[in-house]
This record gives sequence, structure tokens and C-alpha cells, in this order.
Amino acid sequence: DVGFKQDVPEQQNAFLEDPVMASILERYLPREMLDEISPDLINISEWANNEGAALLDRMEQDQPRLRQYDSWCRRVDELLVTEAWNKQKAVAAREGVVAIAYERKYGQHSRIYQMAKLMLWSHGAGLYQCPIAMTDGCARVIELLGTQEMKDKVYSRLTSRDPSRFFTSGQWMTERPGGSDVGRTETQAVWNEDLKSWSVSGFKWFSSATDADVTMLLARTHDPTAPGTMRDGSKGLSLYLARVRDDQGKLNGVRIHRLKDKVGTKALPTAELELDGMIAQQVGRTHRGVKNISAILNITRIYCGMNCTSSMQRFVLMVKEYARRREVFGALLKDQPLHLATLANMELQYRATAQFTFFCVAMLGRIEALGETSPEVQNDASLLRLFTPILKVWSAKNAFAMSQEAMEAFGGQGYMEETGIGRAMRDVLVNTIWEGTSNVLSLDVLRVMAETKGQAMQLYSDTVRNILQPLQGSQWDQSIKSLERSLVLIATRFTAYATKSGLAVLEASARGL
Ligand code: MFK
Ligand code: FAD
Repeated sequence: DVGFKQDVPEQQNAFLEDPVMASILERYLPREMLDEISPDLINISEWANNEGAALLDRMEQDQPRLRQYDSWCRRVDELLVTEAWNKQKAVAAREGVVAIAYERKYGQHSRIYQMAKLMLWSHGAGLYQCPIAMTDGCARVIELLGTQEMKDKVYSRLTSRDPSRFFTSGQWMTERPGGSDVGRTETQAVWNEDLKSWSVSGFKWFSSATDADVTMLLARTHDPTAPGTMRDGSKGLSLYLARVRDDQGKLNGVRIHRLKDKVGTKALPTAELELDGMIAQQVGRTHRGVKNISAILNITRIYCGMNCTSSMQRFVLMVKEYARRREVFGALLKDQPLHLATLANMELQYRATAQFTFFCVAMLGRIEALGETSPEVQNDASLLRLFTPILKVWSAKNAFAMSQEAMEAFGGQGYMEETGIGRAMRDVLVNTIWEGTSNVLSLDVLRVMAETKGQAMQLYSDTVRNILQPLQGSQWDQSIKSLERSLVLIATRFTAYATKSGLAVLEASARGL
């Protein structure tokens, strides 16, 4: 036991150690409210560093498995998840990570509180954020479009703080012919008069959180008056809500074909599912499935932004902590100018992303608290519609790039699984793909621009300056540059397309033709 031993970096309380989050919360929240919620934010960070960290390790070591047959060759499709995964569900309920947003105890500020807590909770919840994001989105759709029965039987459980009642939801859109292009959906829904329900059959190619209690799914609707008659494309799709399992745990017309062998997100049970007579209820108007599910997409895309911000927060805290302890060429890393410049750049990226994320969250909170049709939130509604895909694309690209920088900042140790950066890198990477790829979301931005005849873009650049108003001096300049790069990124993605095809095609594409 001889020779040099590196001083081990400590896991810090992300709320207490991060001045960025504190300043954002001070800016958005009334003082009294911040004082009231601060102990909760400190506690959840402590939990993440202790029990959460232990649960994460177990979730990674003991990954989900599928037991398809019992020993008598009967098909059982039993999804086996670790106790740690189930514990995360109980903690999510107890901590109210969904409930806070819907109880609206703090009115429009409730979303900010919820997202700040989620960001800190994420450090110990890992991939359990995924079912929570979809659960939140499902609650929002039911709040907006659900029947009273859905509100009583499902919404009340999605937003419950009682672990024994809490439900999570899936979001089943992607099929083998199309994930971006859901208009190619093969799954069909036929009205069953006896059951007074829809019977859904087809194949869902990606189902994350296959242990969910309920799911929202898209299917092509048979005309009940003329079975066999359906509309093509996305205009033939409706949105459905279904229990995944009944109270005894029996699957509702679902066969689990296979668990996905993924690059990352290993703790998350993502499966391929065959649906055969799944009993479901329609949500919202027939043939408005894509529009109706977009309320989920717009929530989960903000979650992606929050998740990326949270990863960046952890990377920044980790590299700064290591720089205070690691000595090279006669000085601590923190005193080596070039390393300091690297850390400063990471910090700026994080600050800009955090400001952008919470700006979107604040708008979401206002829209939800005041009501979508309230004249006071009309500007917020159009800005948020534009900002959400930009936030999603930009934060995902930035967070993955930062994971590489964070890995390098630990030198060879960064490449070791023990630091956790490799796992974080693999996990954060998925944000570029799920809930819409960069190109698809770039086209979504284009659609909004065309629909608003470019006014949305002007609103965007004006607003970017306001978002960063509290930053001073060089931080301000560099953060502005950093945010402007988000536009460049989006712009370069469709410039080639635009120059080639001309404005007429852009407009046609924006109208969905
Ligand atoms: C930590 C975070 C964890 C997050 C959990 C992740 C778990 C993983 C879950 C998944 O990945 S679920 C699958 C996610 N899939 C996608 O995100 C699909 C990506 N593709 C798109 O977003 C396409 O743009 C889209 C499917 C919407 C295109 O569909 P279509 O068939 O071309 O429909 P169209 O005609 O473009 O849009 C239909 C209507 O919806 C239009 O309204 P109108 O009919 O009134 O004109 C659109 O304006 C509207 N719409 C589309 N996107 C919208 C929207 N409205 C509001 N917000 C949006 N985002
Ligand atoms: P494609 O749509 O085939 O995309 C291939 C490429 O084409 C991409 O680069 C894309 O950007 C590009 N592209 C597509 N359309 C255009 C266009 N018009 N112009 C230019 N480029 C374009 N889905 C669910 O429904 N539920 C889930 O729970 C779920 N969980 C997932 C979990 C994980 C870990 C992963 C990786 C995916 C999950 N997905 C889920 C699926 C995910 O949403 C889709 O993979 C994603 O939307 C992309 O669809 P696709 O795979 O069909 O790719």
C-alpha cells in the first residue's frame, strides 16, 4: 500500500453547491416560496447522493429481464425489474415529482418547483425520469381531454403521492415502419360493442417503461359504422388510453416480444410489444390522435431539456470538484489556465442551457395555471411552441458534447466506469433520438416559423436577450453567443433543404402536405 493515492472527489449536494440553480430560482420565485421549498430541494439532493446513488448502482447491475415462458412452456411474458427500480417508483410518488405540477399549490410557479426538484432528483433517479416524464404527459392529456371517468380512475393516480395508488404511464407511438413518421402506423382500433370499448391490435416497436400501469397509444381507427373502413396517414389516427395490466398483473392483450439491447439507458425496460385485442378508451376526438398526443410530446421534450440540464449540472460540479483536488505540473488543475478555460466553457454552456430550460418551464407553468385560452398567455403559448423543439435539440447536442469534455477532464479515470461518466454519456445520448430526432424537430421549428410567417423567429431573438438579462459582462456576451449557436444549429440543418427546395416546398411541408 505504497505510493501516491489521489484524493477522492466528493459527491456534492447539487442544490447547495450550484449557484446557477439558486440564482434562477431566486429570479423566478417569490422569496417566501423559495424559503418554503428550499429544505425540500436540499433533502432531495441528499437523497440522490445517498439512497439514490445506491439504487442507481443496483439498477445498472441488475438490468431488466424478460421471462417469456414458465417451466410448463406456457407464455407468461413476465417482466423482471430490480427491487431498486420499484423503489424509485415509490420515492417518485412520495416526493410528489408529478403531483407538485398538478396540485398547483404555488400557481404558475408550481412547474418551476417541480422541474427544479426533478433536476435534483434525477441525480439519484437516473432512468426513472423516463416513466415520470411520460406519466406527467399522460396526466396533462387527461386533464385537457379526458373524460370524468379517466380523471377519477387514472389521472388521480398519475398525480397521487401515495405509493400504493401511484400509476405510471407509457407512450406508445413508434412502430416498425415509422417513429418520426407516425402516419405509417399499422396498429388498428376496432369498436367492441359488447365491451363498449376499443380493441387495439398491432405492433409497437419501442415501449420504454414496459412496467407502466397505463399507456397512451396511437392507433388507426375503424369507422364503427363501417368496420374495415379507415383513413390513411396520420389523419386516420386517434389517441387511446389503456391499462397495461389489470389489478392482478395480467397483461391487457399485450405480448412482450423482446427487450431491446440498447447502447445505454440499460436500467430502463424498453420492449417490443405485440398488441392483440388490447382494451382501450379513446381520448379526444377521432382522427386527431397526433394533435392530441402532442400535449405529451411537448411536456416530455421539456423533460429532455431538464434531463440534459441536470446532466450538465452534475458534470460541472464533478469537474470543478476534481480540479480542486488533482495536481498536475506543480499546480492544482483549477490553477492551470488552460484547464480553467475548459471548465469555464463548460460552465457557460450549462448556464445558458439552464436559463433556457427554466424560461420554457416558466412559460409552461403560466399556461397551465392560467389556462391555454387565456389572452394573458397567448404570447407564451406561441413562444413555447417554438422554443420546445429548439430546447430539445440544442440541449441534447450540448449535453452529449459536455459529457465528452467531462470525461476528458478526469483524464484516464474519466474513461473508467467507476466515475459514472461513461454511463452518463451513454444515457444522455438518447435525448438526441427519443421524443423526436434533431432533423424532425428542426422541421417542426420550420413549421412554426412558416405558420407564424417568421414573426416567431423575431420573438425568439428578442426573448433570448431577456432570458439572459441577469447575467453580467462577459458571461452575458458568451451566453448570448452560445444561445445564438442554437439557432445556427437548427438553421444549418434545414438550410440545405431550404435552398434546394425553395420556399414553396417549405410552406407545403409546414402545412403537412
Ligand atoms: C428525461 C426525458 C425522458 C423522456 C421520456 C422518453 C421516452 C421515450 C418516448 C418516445 O420516444 S415516444 C415517441 C416520440 N415520437 C416522436 O416524438 C415523434 C416524432 N415525430 C414528430 O414529432 C412528427 O413531427 C409528427 C409525428 C408530429 C408528424 O406527424 P404528421 O403525421 O406529419 O402530423 P402533422 O400533420 O405534421 O401534425 C398533425 C397535427 O399535430 C398538426 O395540427 P393540425 O392538424 O391542427 O394542423 C400539427 O400542427 C400538430 N402538431 C404536431 N406536432 C405538434 C403539434 N401541435 C403541437 N405541438 C407539437 N409538438
Ligand atoms: P427514423 O424516423 O427512421 O429516423 C431515421 C433518420 O431519419 C433520423 O436521422 C431522422 O432525423 C431522419 N429523418 C426522419 N424524418 C426526416 C425528415 N422528414 N427529414 C429529414 N430527416 C428525417 N418510441 C415510443 O413510441 N415509445 C417509447 O417508449 C420509446 N422509447 C424509446 C426508448 C429508446 C431508448 C429509444 C432509442 C427510442 C425510443 N422510442 C420510443 C422510439 C423513438 O421515439 C424513435 O426511435 C424516434 O422517434 C425516431 O424514429 P425511428 O426510429 O423510426 O427513426
